[in-house]
Amino acid sequence: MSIRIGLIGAGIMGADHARILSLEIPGVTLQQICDADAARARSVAETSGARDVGTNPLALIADKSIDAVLIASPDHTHADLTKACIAQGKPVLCEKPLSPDSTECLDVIAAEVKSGRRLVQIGFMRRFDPAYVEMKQTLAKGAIGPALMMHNFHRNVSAPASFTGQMSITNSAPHEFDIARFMLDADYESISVFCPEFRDSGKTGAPVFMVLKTRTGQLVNVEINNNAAYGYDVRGELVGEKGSVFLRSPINSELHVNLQTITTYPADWRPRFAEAYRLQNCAWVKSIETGHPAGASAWDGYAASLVAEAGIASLALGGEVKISSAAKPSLY
Ligand code: ISE
Repeated sequence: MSIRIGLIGAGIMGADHARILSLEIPGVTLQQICDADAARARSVAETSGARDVGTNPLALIADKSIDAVLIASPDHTHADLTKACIAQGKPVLCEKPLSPDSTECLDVIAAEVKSGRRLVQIGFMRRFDPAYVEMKQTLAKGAIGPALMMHNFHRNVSAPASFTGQMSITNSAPHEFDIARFMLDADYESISVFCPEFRDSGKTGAPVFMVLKTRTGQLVNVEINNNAAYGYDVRGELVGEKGSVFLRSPINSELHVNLQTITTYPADWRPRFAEAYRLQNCAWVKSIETGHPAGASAWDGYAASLVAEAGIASLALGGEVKISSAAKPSLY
């Protein structure tokens, strides 16, 4: 039996999810694409072969012909739409962040706990990226000894006009907050945010440099540079007591000309993480079939938002900001 999926949001990620679901995942029917902009919904439905289009996300969630929902609408809509899915008992894959506001994340968690089962997966797709998976396996095998530090670099070509300096922390950095927490299997104790001198004040999304401490004593640093100009570039290195693991980005070919070797960078995250998105969405569909949750939970979404919030406080006030978490419900 095919799982009928409703997709909310037909922007960059919505369109990519529609492509992945329609072309790369067996056992699903793309039932409806919903977007506030009807023309955009129609255009994504045409290219992905979705059966229907709509402009009302709550109607999509309540629609009996839809079994599960993928949310790829703007960040501030995620928590309410996820709660609406829980109220209908429908599995939901919600793009990150679950919410930029940790209190809203706790509301989602309370609703899911009340429902008595895990329905929510958060789109922290890096957990499925083959390079990060190998890094985690290498650590687990003991090849680099106990982990000491994790270095992270996250660079986009240019920030969208709608981006703010805060969004470098609430929209981009949650990927690193989540993957380092997942890698080290440790929660954070504190965060300090620093900003380099940024001369081009006409640009949105100023660069930030963050240092985080985990509760088990490791250090994590994260550079977010959303105006790196040269390409989309994510790097990571996990340093242990006996060695280190460095991520390699997928590169299919090298050009050798004029006494040079040339490799190219993607223009954004979609090519770099294409396999991660495919594997994530596959795991989500499988989890609906089996009833066994996969990937990041609503609790993981909360953990990332909590750090982002502390990061915003550090950006505003300067200095180290401590992170304290609510108690983790047994559902997670
Ligand atoms: C964007 O929202 C994403 O999720 C991308 O994966 C990330 O690289 C980018 O920085 C974010 O703005």
